[in-house]
Amino acid sequence: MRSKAARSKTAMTLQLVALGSLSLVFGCGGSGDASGQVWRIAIEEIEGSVQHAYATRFEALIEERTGGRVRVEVYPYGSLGTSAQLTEQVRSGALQLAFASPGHLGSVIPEAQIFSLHFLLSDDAVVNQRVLTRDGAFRGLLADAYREHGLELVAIVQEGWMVWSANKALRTPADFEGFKMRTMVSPLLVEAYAAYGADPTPMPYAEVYGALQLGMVDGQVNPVFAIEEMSFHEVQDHLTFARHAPFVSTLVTSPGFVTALAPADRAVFEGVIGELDGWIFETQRRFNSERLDRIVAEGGTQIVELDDDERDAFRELGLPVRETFVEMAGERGAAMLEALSLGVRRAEGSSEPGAGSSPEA
Ligand code: 6CS
Repeated sequence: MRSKAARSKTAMTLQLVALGSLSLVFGCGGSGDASGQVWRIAIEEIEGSVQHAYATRFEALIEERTGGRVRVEVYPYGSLGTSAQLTEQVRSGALQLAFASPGHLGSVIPEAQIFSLHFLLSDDAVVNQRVLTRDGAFRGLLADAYREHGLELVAIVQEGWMVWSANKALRTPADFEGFKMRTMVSPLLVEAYAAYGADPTPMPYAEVYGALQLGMVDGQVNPVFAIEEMSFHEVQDHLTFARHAPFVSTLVTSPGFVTALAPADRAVFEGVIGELDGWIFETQRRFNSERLDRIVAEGGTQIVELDDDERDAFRELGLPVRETFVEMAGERGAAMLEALSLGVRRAEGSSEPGAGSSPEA
């Protein structure tokens, strides 16, 4: 368990996040003065997170490669509001860039909920990385859906396997009976956990620690790095690895942001985004692995890894949720499902080496 100092730091962080006020007043998109442009990027996670690593690396590379013509400002979670509020600020052009996790985007862009389906992607994170960053057919469909809702998709970022935290092992669907599972707010996530017999409870990220502590929910699901930095393991004593889905986020820009850039700035922007795909994949693997070690070293947390038979029981119950996804996301959703499944099968069959399937890989 953590020291009192660490706990009060957590409490302060969460208080800040919960306040989540729109306390900063912005000028117009891509704003700047005679000395250059300012690009503002907001993240849905706190300092030290995967998204923070991405944003600060983006900041360093952009500022270096534009020779100071562009200044990047990074806004961690809590400074500008909830995920839904960040998305609105990008759509309106108040922010140039933000992370927008599909787990929170579902009621705006139903197609984004494809990442809420369980056991759809490969068990191999490297295969998933190849498909999510290189499959043009799938990406094109997703980008069209985003564009129709005023967002430009620029990157798809895996942040590690989703892990179930609880005060018991979650080995079988029976363990989910009546279990109050906190989910992100996309409607399909509710269906995904209801299919296991759980009682899903959607809420914003900032409210999760308090909800766990007060027993308003029994558990939650997130990658290990997030569980550690948000201190969820302080109020939960089991982590169950089912490898049912990676946490996938997306980086978006405001409409017209990229096309309005001068050719030299656009080339730098696109080069940096391309380069960060591989960098963030390796970084999140390191974060998840190191933080799992930290949780284990702190003591008091049981690590449970489901075997193939146990995973199959969940996989089976989750299959009808794919039909619900198509009902919500329509023809384009169906085409995305087909493209993604095909992309995964092809990538699994290719000869490029995979990552194996260790809990934190
Ligand atoms: O659970 C959530 O709501 C959040 N989880 C992560 C790892 N990132 C952002 C998201 O809002």
